[in-house]
Parts: sequence; C-alpha cells; structure tokens
Amino acid sequence: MPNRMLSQGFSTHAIHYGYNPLDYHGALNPPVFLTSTYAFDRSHTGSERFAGAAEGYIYGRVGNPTTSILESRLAALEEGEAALATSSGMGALTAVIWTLLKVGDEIIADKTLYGCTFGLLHHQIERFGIVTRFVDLTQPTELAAALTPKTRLVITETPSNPNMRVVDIAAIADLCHRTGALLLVDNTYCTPYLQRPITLGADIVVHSATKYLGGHGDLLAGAIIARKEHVEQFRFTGIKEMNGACISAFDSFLVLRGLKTLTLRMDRHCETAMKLAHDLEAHPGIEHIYYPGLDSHPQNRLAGRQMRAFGGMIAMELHGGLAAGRLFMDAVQLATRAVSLGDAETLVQHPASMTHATYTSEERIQHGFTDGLIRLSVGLEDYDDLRTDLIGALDQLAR
Ligand code: 3LM
Repeated sequence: MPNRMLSQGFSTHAIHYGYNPLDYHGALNPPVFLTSTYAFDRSHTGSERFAGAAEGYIYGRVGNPTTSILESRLAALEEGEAALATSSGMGALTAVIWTLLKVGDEIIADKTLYGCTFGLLHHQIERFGIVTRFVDLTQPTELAAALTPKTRLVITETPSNPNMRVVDIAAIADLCHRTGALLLVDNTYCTPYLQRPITLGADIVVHSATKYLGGHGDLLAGAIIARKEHVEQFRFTGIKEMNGACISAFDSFLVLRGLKTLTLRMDRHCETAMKLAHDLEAHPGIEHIYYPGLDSHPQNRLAGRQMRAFGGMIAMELHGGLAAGRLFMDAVQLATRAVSLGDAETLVQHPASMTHATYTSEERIQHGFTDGLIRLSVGLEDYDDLRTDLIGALDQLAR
C-alpha cells in the first residue's frame, strides 16, 4: 500500500516526517514546548496573527510547536492536506460537529459506532436541533435512499466498534459527494498504516490517538485530518471557540513517540489477532466471531481490498450469551479486563455494560450486537501465551 504523498516509506515518515534535529540543537527527539502563550515582537504582529494575516503562534489553545510537528506528520501519513491534534477522540469529533453543523442540518451515521459517539449523536445533539439518522452503511443503497439535501455529514467507523462491520469507503464517499454531504471516517481501529480513507474519497478522518497511534495506554489524544480549509475552521471555531479540546504539548510528544513504532506494533497486532481469530472460531464454546480476516466475515473481501491487514480487534459471542461472557472475562488471567484498545496489553471488555452502555438493550439489537458480545483488543504479548490464556478460559466454561 504505497503512500502517494510520501517520497519515502510509511515507517520512515512515521519516524522522521516534519522534524529535523538540526533545527533544534541536534536533539534527536522534538522538544516539548511547555508554554501557554507566545510573545509578539510588537503589537501589530499580534493583531496580524489574530486576523489570520500573518503566520505564527498566538496561544496554546490554537497551536504549539511540538503539536505542529505531530500535525504535519499525521497529515502526511493519512495523505491529507492538514491535521489538527486534539485532547481526545471525542474532542476531535465534537470539534468537527460544532464547526460544521447548524440547527436543521442532518447527520447520517452508520448503525454501529463507539458508544460515546452514539451517545453524542443519539442523546445529546438533538437538543441543539441537529438530527441523526442511523443507517446500515454496509449497504450503500440504504445510504443512497437516506441522503437528503439537509444531510451535511455522514459518519462511519470501519471496522465498526464493537462488532467489526466493514463499510465500503469509496462507494459511500461517491454517494455523499453526489448530494454535497461530507464523509467523516473514524479511522481509530485501522490507523493510516492499515487504511487511508482520504485516498478512497473521505473528506474528514478522525482518530482517537489514545489507541494505536499512542499505543501504550498512557495518554488521551485525538486528531482530525482533512482539507486545509476545513482544518483551519476546526482549529479556530471548533477548538478555539467551542470545545477547547486542545492537546497538551507533552501528549503531542508521547503520540510522536508512539508513531515511531506504529508499523511494527500494527504488524504484530494483526498477525496475532489473525491467528487467535482462527483458534477462537474453531472452539466449540464460541457461537460467533467477528474478525474481518476470517472467511466467515460478511465483508471479508471488501476488507481485503480496503485494508492492508485486518487489525487487532476481535469481537465474539459465546454459547451461553451474557452469563458465559462474564465467566470468560473472569477466567482470563493474562488478558486485562479493561476498556480502551490498541495498547501493548491485551484488553478484554463487555460492550453492553461498558463501552456501549449508551445503547439500550433494544437499541443494541437494532444496531446489530447482542448483550453477550465480548470484545478483545489483541496486544503484543507472545501468541502462545495469549492462546493458552484465551482458549484455557473457554475450556473452563465447557467444564
Ligand atoms: C473503547 N473508545 O474502549 P477518546 N472513536 C473510537 C473509539 O473507540 C473511541 C473514541 C473515538 C474506547 C474508549 S470507553 C469509555 C473507552 C472508534 C474510544 C473516543 O475520546 O480518545 O477516548 O476516543 O472503545
């Protein structure tokens, strides 16, 4: 999957892009600029910067030199024109929504989304006069029927959190653009190493950088990658005036550090997850497993075209439903019982009572996942140890 925008390989740019040590006293790593404000040489400079007539930093909520390095690197890796780093994935999503939408506008969102994204769209923004309709975006014809002139934004994750449905980005981008809607893809599960939505026609990519981009479970961060004109609006309206969700310089540094090993980590996550998905699928305790790399996945071929590899996330339903799922979670010893994903540690959680508790039980069924679903974020531990832990926990249920 060559990156057309990059003169060198993806890994090289994940390590070097946008930073030259010789510009900073030879420091191998970018300095962390711990400052909230910036001095102007004279009053006129400040006014010019505020008016957007001159380049330069103004205040920490709109920019920071450490963060700028991260932003240029993320834009290059996603093949977008520009990027904005934020304090969390939710900060990124709300910055986009507050900036682009007004009373009377509509959002169309895929049927399944991360729980707080669903909560935001389904429970929160309606009172500001913005209506969201949930459509099965794995069926582009359903989107074609649902789009109206009021649809400003179409939002999808692919693969979706938690049930791994895969959406054809190019097909839905084409439909969005026929009516003037913008397509936002949450690329958290894939990272630009596995999938680059902008090259497939998406207008806006959002990340929870808390996950694979940071990669070590030690920070909260987010990002938006889009055309320069949009990114400037998100920065000066969404972040500066509306949600204030700016990233700290230190978290920018930590994400830059995480990016250096992104390709190594993703290759390992994908390789181990693929092997475990096969092992788990073969176990009699498993009723259904959702992993895009398996032949049994409904969008297996699309995933093969759209993604470099199938990612590190697995969802599964156990025979015995919720009760069996709870027993399984309590039986694992190496996997950690925790929400979040993309860390070195394998994490196991129960969406219905944790990440997706924002859906009612009926909504979960309507939106395509059961109360018994268990989600695994496959970590970087040795495959044999993970296999022993997960299969051992399933075997215990059978006893
Ligand atoms: C989780 N997800 O365990 P932050 N987009 C996607 C996400 O998965 C997430 C966000 C955005 C989980 C977090 S649940 C309380 C823990 C696809 C987060 C939001 O704001 O950086 O957490 O990203 O699935």
